[in-house]
Amino acid sequence: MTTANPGPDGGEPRTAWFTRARFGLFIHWGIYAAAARHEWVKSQERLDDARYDAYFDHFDPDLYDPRAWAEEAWRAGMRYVVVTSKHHDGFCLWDSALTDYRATRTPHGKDLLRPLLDAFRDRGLRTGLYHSLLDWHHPQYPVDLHHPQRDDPAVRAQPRDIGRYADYLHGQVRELMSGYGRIDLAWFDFSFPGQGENAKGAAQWRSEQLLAMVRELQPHILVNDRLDLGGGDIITPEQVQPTAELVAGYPPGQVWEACHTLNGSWGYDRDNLDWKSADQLIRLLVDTVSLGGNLLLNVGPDARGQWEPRAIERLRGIGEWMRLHERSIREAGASRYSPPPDARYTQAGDRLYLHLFSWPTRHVHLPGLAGRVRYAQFLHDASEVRTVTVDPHDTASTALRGVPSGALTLELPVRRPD
Ligand code: FUL
Repeated sequence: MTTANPGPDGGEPRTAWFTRARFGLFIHWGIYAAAARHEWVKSQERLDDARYDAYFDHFDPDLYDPRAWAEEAWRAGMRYVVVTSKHHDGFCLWDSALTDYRATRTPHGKDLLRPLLDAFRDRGLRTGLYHSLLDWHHPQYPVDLHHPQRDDPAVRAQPRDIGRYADYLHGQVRELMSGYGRIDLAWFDFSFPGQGENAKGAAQWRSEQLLAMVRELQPHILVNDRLDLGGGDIITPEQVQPTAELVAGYPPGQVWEACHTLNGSWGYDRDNLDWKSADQLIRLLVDTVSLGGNLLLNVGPDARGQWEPRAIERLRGIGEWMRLHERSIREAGASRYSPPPDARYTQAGDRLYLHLFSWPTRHVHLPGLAGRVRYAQFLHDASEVRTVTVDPHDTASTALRGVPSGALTLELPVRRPD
C-alpha cells in the first residue's frame, strides 16, 4: 500500500484531514458491556455460546443517546470517531442481513450504528469503523489460540472452513461500506501470521480482495495497517506510546495513530480502578503530536448506553485544556528543534509551541533558539513571556552564567499561571 497518498484531484494528500484533526474518539461497544469486565471476556474466561448468550438476551441500552456522545467528543476537541461495528465476539452493532447476531435481534431491537454515525457526522466529526477479522461466534471460524472454546475437544474436532467465514466477512464489510454513507476510515483488527498452526494472515482473510472492495466502495477512505498487507495508510501502535526512535524508523511520510484506553480496558470494565488522569491524558496527546502522530482515545460505554462519570470527567478535563491550547495540537505536528528536558515541542508553520511537563524555577533554556524567536507568549492568555539571550562571552554578567550557548532563555513567573 502507498503511504503518501495524493488526493483524487492530485492536491492535498488523502490523509490531510486526518493529520489535521490529530485527536479522535475510539468507541468499543457491544454485548460485552453487559459482562462489564473487558471486551475479551468470552475468550479470557472461555465462556461458551450458551453462557455468553445471556449478554445478548439482556442487551437493551435504553439510555443510548449518540448525540450526547458526539457533543462530549466535540467538546473534548476530538474531530473523528472510530466505532466497533463488530468486535472479536462477532456481535454486530448494525442491522446485518447476514446474521441474526445483531443489535436488532436483542431486546433493544434497533440498529445502534446508524444513529451513531448520523449524530457524529451532524456534529462535524469524520467517521470510521473498527471491524474485527476475528469472529468467535461464526460457526466456520476456526478454533484457534484465541477462541473461547479452544480447550473443548468436541468443538475443536468440528470441521470449520475459514473460506466460508471469509465470504461472510467480505459480505459484511460490503454492507457497511455500501449502506452507511461516507466512511472516512476503515480500522481492521487484526491479522496474526507467524503464530504456528494458528496463524492467520492475508491469505485467510483474502485481505487484498477485501481492501480492493473497500477502496472501490469508498474511494477516499483511509485504511489501517492490520490486514497483513504490509504498511497501510495509517500505522496503529496500541497502548504503547511510540518513542522518537520508533517513529524515526517508520517509512518517510508515514501517517500513524497511537490508540490508548482510559483504564486499560477497551470495553466497559466496571471494577477497573486503573484510570489515567486528565493531566496524564493531555500529556499523552501532546507527546503524540510532538512526535507527529494522532491520538485515538477510547471510551467503553456501558450496557445501558451511558458513558461513566469517570470517562466524562476526563474528556471534559481535556476539553478545558483544548479550549485554550487547541492551536498547539490541531494542525500542528513535530518540530525539528529539540526541546529542553521534560518538555515537548509541537509546531505549526513558524509557530513553535513549548509544552512544559514540569514547571522550572524562573528560567527555561531553549537550545538552538537564540536569535530565532521574534516573540514569545503564553497560549492560554496571550500574555508576553520575556526572553533573555545570554551572551556567553559577556564575562561581566554573572546573572545567567552556565546557560548553554545558542540557547534562548525564557523568563517565567515563579508560579505556574494555569
Ligand atoms: C486489539 C483488540 O484485541 C482489542 O480488544 C482492542 O480492540 C484493540 C484496539 O485492538 O487488537
